Amino acid sequence: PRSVRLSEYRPPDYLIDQVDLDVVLDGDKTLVTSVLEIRPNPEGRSNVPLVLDGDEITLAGPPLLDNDELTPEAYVETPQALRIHMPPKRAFSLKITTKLDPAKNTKLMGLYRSGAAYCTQCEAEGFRRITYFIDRPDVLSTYRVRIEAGRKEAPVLLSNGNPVEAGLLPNGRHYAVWDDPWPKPCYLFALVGGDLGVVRDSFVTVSGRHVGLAIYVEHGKEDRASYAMDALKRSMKWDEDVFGREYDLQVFNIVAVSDFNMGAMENKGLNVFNDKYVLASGDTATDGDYAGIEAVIAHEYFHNWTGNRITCRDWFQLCLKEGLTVFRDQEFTADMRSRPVERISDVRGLRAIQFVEDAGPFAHPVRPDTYREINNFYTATVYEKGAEVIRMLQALIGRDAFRLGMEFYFSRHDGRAATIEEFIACFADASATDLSQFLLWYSQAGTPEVAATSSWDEDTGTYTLNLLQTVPKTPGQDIKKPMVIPLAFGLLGMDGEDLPIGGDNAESGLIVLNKAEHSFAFRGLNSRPVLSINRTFSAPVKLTTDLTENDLFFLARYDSDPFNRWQALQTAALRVLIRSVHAVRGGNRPLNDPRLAEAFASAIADPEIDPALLAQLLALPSETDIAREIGNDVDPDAIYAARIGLKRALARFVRGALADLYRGLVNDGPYSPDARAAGRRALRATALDLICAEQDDASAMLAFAHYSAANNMTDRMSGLAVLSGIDRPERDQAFADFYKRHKGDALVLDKWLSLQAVIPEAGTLDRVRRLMKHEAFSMANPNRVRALIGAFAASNPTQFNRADGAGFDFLADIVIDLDPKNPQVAARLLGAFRSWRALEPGRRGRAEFALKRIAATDKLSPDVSDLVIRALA
Ligand code: DPP
Ligand code: ZN
Repeated sequence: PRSVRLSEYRPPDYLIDQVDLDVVLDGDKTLVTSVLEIRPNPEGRSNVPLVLDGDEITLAGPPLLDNDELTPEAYVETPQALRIHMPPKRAFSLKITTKLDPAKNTKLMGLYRSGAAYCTQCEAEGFRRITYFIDRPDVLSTYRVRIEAGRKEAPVLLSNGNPVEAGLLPNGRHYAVWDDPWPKPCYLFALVGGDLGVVRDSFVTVSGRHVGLAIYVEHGKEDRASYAMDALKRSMKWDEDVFGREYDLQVFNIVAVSDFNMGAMENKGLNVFNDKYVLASGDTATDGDYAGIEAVIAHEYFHNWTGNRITCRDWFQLCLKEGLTVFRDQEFTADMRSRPVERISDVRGLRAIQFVEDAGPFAHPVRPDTYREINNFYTATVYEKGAEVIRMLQALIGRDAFRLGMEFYFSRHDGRAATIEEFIACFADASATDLSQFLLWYSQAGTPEVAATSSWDEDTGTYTLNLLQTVPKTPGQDIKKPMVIPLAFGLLGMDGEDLPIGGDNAESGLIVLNKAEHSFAFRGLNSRPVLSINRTFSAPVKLTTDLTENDLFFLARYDSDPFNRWQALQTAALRVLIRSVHAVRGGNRPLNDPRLAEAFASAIADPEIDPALLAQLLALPSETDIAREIGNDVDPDAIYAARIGLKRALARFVRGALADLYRGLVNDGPYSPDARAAGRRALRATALDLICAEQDDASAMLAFAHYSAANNMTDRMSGLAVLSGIDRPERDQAFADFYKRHKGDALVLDKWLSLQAVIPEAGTLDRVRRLMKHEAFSMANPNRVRALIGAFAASNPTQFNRADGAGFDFLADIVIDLDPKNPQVAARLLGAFRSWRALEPGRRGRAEFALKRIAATDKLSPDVSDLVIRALA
């Protein structure tokens, strides 16, 4: 595939002001007639052909220009484009009809069928699969959409904007007309027609306007949509309160579908959701699912301003809407739940995926400058690191200037397609700061490394902190400039209290590192302080310090920043784990550190720590965390052995306290998904997991009892998750029981598939192969594929990375098989190879072999071929 480059951006030669669509939904005879009001763009080139994008579509007849049929010489049609050689030099209208067969559309891009509905997905380049169009985000149009369908087959007909008309037609058919007054790029177009149940509610905006809210779901699932509706209303209110953003249409509709490539889509006034992020009840969804629904509902709603009212000039600017909107949804969750716990879980996710991406062959800047396939750039770097960049901006210029900058952004760019430079200029103006160095966060890939060392001068009471930053090489970027890195910090005195800080960074508690190397002196101290730095994870960097283990345990106990209490324990545990991995590879037993166990014990005994935070404190770094820290010559089996060894040793040491915790947290009341109750369940599950670390008969019995006694899905899953790691008869008994309880409920069975796929045992690959033939599985549904195969590849480090290469071969076969049907999902699976070069030589060779086999396959999609090229580069 050809590369597109940011540096080659040119404004469009033509603009489309108005789109009138007439969509006749009728199985394989579906017709889309589009009337486009087109004019030459004064900022584009003149006298050039008009080229409309297409993808696997054909015209039903010749186009009409101002109502006259074009002659065959006047245009040329291919499946990828409709070119009109000499369009008028004035405004004109163009009428095009395309014929579609939605049921045959397995890529789930464009217009397709999901269950009882016709639905659409257009981001990034799906609209061109519906009709020929200038499919780029800087072409903004108002839309009027008429949809016609059978009344029985599709009683519900929805599109963007406001409903303006509906009526009956002969032959059992009917129609509806929608009008969207807000100009939008075509990637925000949506249409749904189907037989769906609905839940309705309403919201009154801050200025008193009434908005009708509706969530459409499969019939019979209406009662599972109430939490999503509640989250929607809270999101609408929060965006008014915190960002002054009011909703701008008479209705807001959400449709849940079961076949969806992504999590959800922010189409103007008509969000289409993967049903996984809508449907929840205490019996079918875990606390984690509820939190996911709340976050995704908020995210898509927040796009109404950050993404829809102000969109991206081109796809290189994707982080303009995504990084900012992730930041906004993270802030929403922090306000709704526990801020420190939200921060910890966001950082865990960032490190587990984005840091790994940044350190491997798929590394790219937050704003990429070239791509072969844009679908491959909906990444953790664009989203999650993109959100971190916004968070740093706020830390650097302060909350007030940040809010003012957002106001500038909303007022200057409303109704337009913007760039990162325009966005950043709003904050430079709001804070009277030069942010040109800050822009490096958008252009330089790789996770910056900051090394902090210190010295102490007893005579003068001066503590000196030396900071050194380096940004590692990434593909295509060998040389890096120093970045601007905001590091929130404090100095703890011997009593564990924060010292009043004198000297260079007195008032702010923030060090801004903007050179390769810098020293900061703090004077007038009575004793050597303990440094707490990168508090709240104020910068997404890899930090190394000269803190001793004793310093870390001190911080774990006393730091006023809960994030750094957690971080200190993680760092201490990681140090032990890495030493232990070396020991295991040298043929020795896994290591332990009694001081870590003491730290666990004192955290458990600390009444100030709430259950949700304690659950985080007691969770050891993941296998991925350990692998990332080791960096190369990675042996996943040694990592697994080191981690389970440490877990067992810690659990033995705090056994009594864990048992008390476990008993004390039991709750027989009715299920409520609120954060407090969820925190208690999370802690109880963590205690169970530690108590059962021995994976012996007693563990199996306890986990089975936990599973059986559960009166909600969260507890049932925590029991089953622990059991899944214990090779005892209770395990398969529980899996069988779970299947019986939830047979036919695909979303719930996804959990069942995933848990079996992540069992760290040699038999798992065969189990996964068997499950692919199970009635609960289907290769045609993205959620099923991700639940079984995605979980195996991304979340089972020992078995995906089997030493014999069978895991890699398996994934390669799947990718090759799935690619022609659904390239986006196939390409996603390849993400599992994001750190293949870091493996020890044997596994590395086998991974390379599998990747080369994919690369040698005929007719790969641009999605898959782009990734294998980069993986092997
Ligand atoms: N729907 C995806 C998201 O909201 C892509 N825009 O992130
Ligand atoms: Zn988004």
